[in-house]
Amino acid sequence: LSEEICCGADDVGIRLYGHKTGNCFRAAIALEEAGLAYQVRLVDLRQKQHKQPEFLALNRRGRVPVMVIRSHGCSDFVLAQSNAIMLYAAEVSPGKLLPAPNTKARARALERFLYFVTDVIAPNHAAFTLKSAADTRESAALLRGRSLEALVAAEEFLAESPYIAGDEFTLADISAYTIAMASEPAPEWAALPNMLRWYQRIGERSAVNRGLHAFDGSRSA
Ligand SMILES: N[C@@H](CCC(=O)N[C@@H](CS)C(=O)NCC(=O)O)C(=O)O
Repeated sequence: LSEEICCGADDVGIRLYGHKTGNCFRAAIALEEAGLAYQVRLVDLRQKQHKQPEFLALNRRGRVPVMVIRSHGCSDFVLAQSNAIMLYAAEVSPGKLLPAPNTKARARALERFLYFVTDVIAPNHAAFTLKSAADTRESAALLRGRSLEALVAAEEFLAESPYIAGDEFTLADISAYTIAMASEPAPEWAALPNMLRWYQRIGERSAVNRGLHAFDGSRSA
């Protein structure tokens, strides 16, 4: 059970399988912000590449993102949840994506990270699924409304600090930023001055921009 993921930390190869979706962007941005080198493998959802046997062998559920860690002398280690990939990136890059363990700042960052995962992103994704059927469109609108309401409540988080969970950039900023980008309807930015400043600040980070372009095609090997 205590087996380490990587046998030799200097001899590690990371592959990120994904496409241009929110969950894949969050994983790629976390790897970029952590300063981890990784190769991209495009899995074109429109061409149903995620349903091909080769990909299903990595993730039986046929979903992206998937991260494969290959380390010399060890068998490949596969993670198939965006949030687990983000937490892995935080764990191997101390001080970059989460404050130090056993601190109030870390507990706050995890609280806010999970707030966006469960209260903003999850209902938004459920609404996306529901809106495709005529008889569930009303339910979709309800969930979209709940997601947006929780998203704009971040205005309060940002009244006292430059980042979602305090003075440092954390995983919570990645989750919040990517869902703010994708939210439909968009937040009323004019009424959210703190959030707007934060949104622009995050948008200027080069690692965030590299992550958002990870699946453009040029990087895939
Ligand atoms: N909980 C998973 C969700 C993964 C997921 O639903 N991925 C979507 C793209 S964002 C997907 O692969 N959809 C293709 C499908 O469901 O067929 C995560 O966070 O990684």
